[in-house]
Amino acid sequence: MTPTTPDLNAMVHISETALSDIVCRALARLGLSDAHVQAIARVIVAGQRDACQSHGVYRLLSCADAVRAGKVQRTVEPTVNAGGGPIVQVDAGFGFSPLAFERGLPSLVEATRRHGLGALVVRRCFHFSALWPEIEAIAAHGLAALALTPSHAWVAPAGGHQPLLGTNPIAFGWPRPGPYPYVFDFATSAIARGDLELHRRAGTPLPEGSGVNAQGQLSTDPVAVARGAMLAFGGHKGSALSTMVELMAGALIGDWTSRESQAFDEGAGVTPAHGELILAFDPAAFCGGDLEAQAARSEALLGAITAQGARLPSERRYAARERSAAHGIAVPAPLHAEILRLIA
Ligand code: NDP
Ligand code: PYC
Repeated sequence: MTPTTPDLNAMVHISETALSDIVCRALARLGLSDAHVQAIARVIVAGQRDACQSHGVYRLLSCADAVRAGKVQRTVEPTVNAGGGPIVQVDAGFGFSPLAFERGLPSLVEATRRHGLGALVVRRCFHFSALWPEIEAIAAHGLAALALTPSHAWVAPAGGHQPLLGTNPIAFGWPRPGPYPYVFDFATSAIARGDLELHRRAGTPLPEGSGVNAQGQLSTDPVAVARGAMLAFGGHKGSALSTMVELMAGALIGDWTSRESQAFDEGAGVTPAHGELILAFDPAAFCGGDLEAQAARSEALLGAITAQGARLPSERRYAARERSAAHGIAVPAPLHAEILRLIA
């Protein structure tokens, strides 16, 4: 027989139900409670459905590593403290974050409706996910939202070359008529850590400007950058935004910064542990009366962007979502095989 080279770009197409089933079985084998299994599966299957390779079912591998390192509380039930004011606090008790968000969401929506402005403070969670599923869930209630979270100290501040800041994503959502809100969600590093890991697995170079090696020289080698430091996007501007995330979603809420998360990791190399700050805004309370007129103005603005031939953020994801509904969710074949091994 002639040996064949595996096609690393091959995709397996699988229905959302079948993918959720495999993912849930893999998570359940890690000893996670059913509530955590379901909440995590919802987030990572949604990521894969939307063709977010760095935060789709690939994250199952990070979850497995984190659980095996023995730090994650696998069955903890998050505690929600709503108290009637605008700030809703959720203690995740060192469990994974998706369940903590789901448990806090109804109180956040209620607080935002009551006060016009609401905040969800999640503390002590292991965080591995993209932020847009949370932002979309809030926008589905007709609210605008902003989410921030630190990660691990992987990124050098602009002008420096020692890792200090996290990849610190910022996500924003704006409700629109129809199923799809305006959403952007990006790491404040030039490349997300998840993408660096995917380059490292595939043995492919990073985009120019992603990081420096341990000697502080620019490098496109993912292994060298992992030993050195990643860089913020947009130089001093991304660096300042990243610092804001450390302050607002770390110091302000009394939880760890990326540096402290890294210290807690003690070299285990698992997903970061820290907090998250989510702000929600009720347009009806802010707009000065004529909600319909203000909604029309925002639609005109977004329409003027696409009228130039530019695309809105999340359009790629929404298109992938529709393809997944029509043809099944595309999962890279090697990853699919790896996930099946987790449940074998
Ligand atoms: P990308 O750079 O891939 O995308 C950032 C945003 O810009 C997306 O909303 C994307 O929409 C949009 N976008 C991309 N290209 C264009 C374009 N040409 N025109 C208009 N909009 C565009 O994201 P990142 O790699 O920085 O981050 C990926 C994910 O990683 C995020 O979901 C983030 O939450 C997650 N992350 C999580 C961390 C954590 O600690 N939990 C840490 C860091 C990152 P679209 O998706 O449609 O392309
Ligand atoms: O991609 O940078 C990242 C990341 C960190 C934690 C989860 N994702």
